[in-house]
Amino acid sequence: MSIRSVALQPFAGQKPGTSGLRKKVREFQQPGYLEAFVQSLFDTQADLKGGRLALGGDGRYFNREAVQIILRLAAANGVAHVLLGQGGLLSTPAASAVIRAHNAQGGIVLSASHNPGGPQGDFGIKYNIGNGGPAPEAVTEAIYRRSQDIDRYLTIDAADIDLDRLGEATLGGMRISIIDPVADHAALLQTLFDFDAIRDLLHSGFRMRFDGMHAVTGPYARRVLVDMLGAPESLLLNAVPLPDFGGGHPDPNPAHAEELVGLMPGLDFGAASDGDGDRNMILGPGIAVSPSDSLAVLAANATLAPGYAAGIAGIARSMPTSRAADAVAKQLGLPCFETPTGWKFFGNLLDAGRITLCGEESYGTSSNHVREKDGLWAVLFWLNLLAKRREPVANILAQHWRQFGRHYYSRHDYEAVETATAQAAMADLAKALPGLVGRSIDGMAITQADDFAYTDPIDGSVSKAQGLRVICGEAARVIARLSGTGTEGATVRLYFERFEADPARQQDDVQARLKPLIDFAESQLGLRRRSGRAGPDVVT
Ligand code: VG1
Ligand code: CO
Repeated sequence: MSIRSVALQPFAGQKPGTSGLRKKVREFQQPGYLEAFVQSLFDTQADLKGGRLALGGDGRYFNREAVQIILRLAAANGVAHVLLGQGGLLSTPAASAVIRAHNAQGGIVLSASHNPGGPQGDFGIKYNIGNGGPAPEAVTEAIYRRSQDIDRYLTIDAADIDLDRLGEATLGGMRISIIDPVADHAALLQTLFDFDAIRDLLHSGFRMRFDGMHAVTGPYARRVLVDMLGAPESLLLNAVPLPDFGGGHPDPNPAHAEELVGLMPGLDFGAASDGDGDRNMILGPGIAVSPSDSLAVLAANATLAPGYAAGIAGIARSMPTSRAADAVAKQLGLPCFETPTGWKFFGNLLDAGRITLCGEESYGTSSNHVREKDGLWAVLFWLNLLAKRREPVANILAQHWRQFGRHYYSRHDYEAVETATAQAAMADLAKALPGLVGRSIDGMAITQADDFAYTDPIDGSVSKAQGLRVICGEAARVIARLSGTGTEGATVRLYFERFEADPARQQDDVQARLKPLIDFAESQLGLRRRSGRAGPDVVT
């Protein structure tokens, strides 16, 4: 094998955000762009030399081309063995499972997750470390720093390999195992849940649909729900991965999964997953389960699933996620951690055994079985719970709220706002924070107003500027932060939470109950006024 060194100019802005490097496809298609980032990865992650690497993506446009490029760079950089998902596919949770099951030193997942795909859409690349989880900030920073002064990449001259044939291959002396992308993950899920009970439920006249949104989860759902659990094929919607996700937006929330939402009145349960299979949406007839509530309900019912029958060690949630999980942790006498947005912040807590379950308001929930959020895991957990309790989803929520109180919750996104406008809005709130304590919103006194900073309890690393928060004791919170996954302008996310202990007031309209908090946010940030929009672009 002869290694070729190709001269390169650094590209600006190869800085991973909340979850990997995401850019427009056309940016990734510039000659040398993907190579520069991947070479920066190999230059900084020394354990990959002579090591094992998992590789796959969500099947979006440019996935297959990127796999071939990365394989050549991996061979030139001395990677010994690549575990490649057949067809170049691996969902994010499956990649995590593969890294862990095969003791790989790391993994590359090609995905921009819920961002739209296709030639005009987005592409992305994420690096996961040996624990199976997203690279922590120290690693992504090192890669970014290297990308700024990189002057060459290493590759080999070799023909493309056949991505679709299962089995062994070699490329310039590097071993490639083309693996079933589903097998490791499905086998792991089977150890956690009561498949017999779920099978009985699915054969009891239970009406369910799973929406793969033409993204990567289709084949995973087919294997587990249809092949292993015997559900009819008709349970699956949009289960074939397509490079442009069928023109849709593979973001599982009620705003983007219209087809499934439309079917819900006639179903007992609906679920969907996102582009790379790490998010989940849970629906019952007449109810969309807020992801924050979902984490709390799973934590409260964890012992119903065999994998968690002995109880859980603790719970963690991202800062903007509602405090519903905290209420459960308190009653169960468990530790509860509040981390910045992004799954990478859960890794140390999971590795240290301090938590078993964790979740984010952005439709992400998972456990210590992998180091990523896991869409199908959440769906199976809910099915396990429903199989044991045999109650409608809405009743399970109502009962949960009676026991723990309800945290009314909503997120409002102003997408692709002009960057200067978004920054000015955030700056105004930041400036106002010190003067807010002591004032009140709808009779609720503001007790704390700050910019969230996090000190990792395991390694002591500090992450600052993680979101502006206005807190009214236990009663309410308003949070504002800028998205770190967008590829156009700036997206401002506003998060609203309001606690209600009185069961007689737990079935109100969510937006109506949050209105004073929403009005407060507008008075401080002026997003409608500044952007000239009538309201947020997406409400979840
Ligand atoms: C968003 C979510 C965050 C999630 C991240 C990646 O980030 O808010 O909770 O971890 O997406 O999810 P941001 O910075 O845009 O708010 V995924 O499924 O798109 O990898
Ligand atoms: Co995702």
